[in-house]
Amino acid sequence: MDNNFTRYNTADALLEALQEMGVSFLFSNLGSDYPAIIEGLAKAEAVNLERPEVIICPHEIVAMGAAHGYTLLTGKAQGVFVHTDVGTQNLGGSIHNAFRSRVPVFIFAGETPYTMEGELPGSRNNYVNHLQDVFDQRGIVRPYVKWDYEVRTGKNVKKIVYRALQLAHSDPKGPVYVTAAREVLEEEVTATIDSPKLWKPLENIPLPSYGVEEIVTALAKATNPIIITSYLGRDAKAVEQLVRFSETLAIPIVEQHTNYMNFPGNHPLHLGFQGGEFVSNADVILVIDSDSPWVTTLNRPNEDCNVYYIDIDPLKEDIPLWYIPSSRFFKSNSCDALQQLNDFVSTMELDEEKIKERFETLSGIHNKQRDQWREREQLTNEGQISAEWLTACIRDVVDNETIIINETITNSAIVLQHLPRNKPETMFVNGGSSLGFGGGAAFGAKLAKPDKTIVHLTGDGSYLLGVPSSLYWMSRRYSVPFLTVIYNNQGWNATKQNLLRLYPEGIAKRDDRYWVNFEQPADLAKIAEAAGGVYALTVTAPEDLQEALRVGMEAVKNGRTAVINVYLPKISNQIN
Ligand SMILES: Cc1ncc(C[n+]2csc(CCOP(=O)(O)OP(=O)(O)O)c2C)c(N)n1
Ligand SMILES: [Mg+2]
Repeated sequence: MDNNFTRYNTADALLEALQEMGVSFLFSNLGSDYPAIIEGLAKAEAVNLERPEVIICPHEIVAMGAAHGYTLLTGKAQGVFVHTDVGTQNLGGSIHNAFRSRVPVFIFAGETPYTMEGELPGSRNNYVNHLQDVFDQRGIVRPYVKWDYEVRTGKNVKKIVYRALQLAHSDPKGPVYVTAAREVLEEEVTATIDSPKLWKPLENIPLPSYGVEEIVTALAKATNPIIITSYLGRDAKAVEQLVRFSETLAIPIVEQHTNYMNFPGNHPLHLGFQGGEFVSNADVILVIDSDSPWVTTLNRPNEDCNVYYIDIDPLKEDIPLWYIPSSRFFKSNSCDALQQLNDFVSTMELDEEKIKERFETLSGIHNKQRDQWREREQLTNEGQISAEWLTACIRDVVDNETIIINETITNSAIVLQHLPRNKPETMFVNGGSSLGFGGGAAFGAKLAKPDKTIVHLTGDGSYLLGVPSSLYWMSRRYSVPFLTVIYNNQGWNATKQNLLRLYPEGIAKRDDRYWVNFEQPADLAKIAEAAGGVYALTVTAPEDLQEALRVGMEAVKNGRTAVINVYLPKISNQIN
């Protein structure tokens, strides 16, 4: 044993570098690749050295979801520590989610030992060390990370960590993946004093001045201008800038495939979550931060429309087939760009009469849209709980500060419409498409903001894909309470709806044969109760819903996680 705590190896240096770079948590599922790291953590604790805190995660996708959720609310990348090739593979779609959401994460995995006969400390000592030797471990995740690297020596490991985090935090942000074999982690090295301050993320890129002038002039002259955004709200300050800009020129905002709160839902210029005819009628469209401002087979701008694209990743360089023909593309930070637009427009003479008139017209459309939504907040014709009414009841138990994690899939638009958010950072939707994101993200969000109430809304399929046995175990183990409400339509409605779009009058519809339903229902809330002692509630009758939400929320405010499984109309009656 290192009684004097003098040994300093690659693992110690790696942990030290993560601490220096501001990493607070290591969401971990450790294996036989971790002796040096575990020993390093234990040593640090014994001598009172500050190191990132380990959060034990029984399943890797929850580890990654938690890191993702934490970073959504702090902007700071966290560590996800997994076991060799197998733990890496278990990250599964959660790594796609972080990559597509442009969320920075520092992922570390051991590589199996590369000596077999005790030539070096850390040499193979278990049959699995042979099985976990693969030709390209980093290749497993390469399409989903910004950068990957194998640490080859402890002599430069700190610089590797600094570089990894610098890249992860530089726009477009994203996960990075670092590996090291056990022998490398065991290598003794001389402690070095480095300067993490010299590894800051890339500075923002402003709009060129000709671009500022051209965009503002086009929008000021337009008759039907519109702004579309999906993830501008990742920076709360950008929301203020957008409100100011849209008010100055009376330009409506549509949040399309939104994954943040980008613009106050109750603002008269907010025109909902579907471009639809607003896109086809527009003469100038400004897209700011969106991967999918419209889906061309559903609707598109008219041929004379002038489209400007401002985005941190305007050409979507990691998406093989993608195009939105536009007059100009600007690679720029949306907050800074909007500030530039605001500064420029404040120097212009504007047609105030025309702007005032348009503002009135748009606020009329806004109000009409809201009236139509409100009318749908009723039970179904059969007297069952509708998603609209469920969401309206949730609205009654949350406040302006409550953070909503929305993974309700085919009910997502309903949640956005009926649970308007008016403050930045109070609504998050997965920026990727791998389901099972929401629970881990809710855990991470609460860890990041212990004073906030977190409400996790999920489809029943997404709930199961989020590995509830791991999630709610973690929630109790680390006293991280949140409310989960399951929109339980007893199946994968998205898969059914997509089929119906292609085969509206097909045999599957005629015969109710979809293979997407859970006819044998699992007791979803009880799964969480068994794993983490949550307050488990199931609601089938409408008259029980409001009380269940009230007591569930009360439990959460008193520090206990609650899961409310709400039955909606089922999507299919198929039995086998
Ligand atoms: C990891 C993963 N597996 C499968 C899918 C395919 N998929 C997309 S939507 C969906 C159904 C989701 O069901 P649920 O969460 O209950 O929402 P609903 O569609 O019923 O509203 C499925 C299976 C996916 N996107 N990600
Ligand atoms: Mg469902």
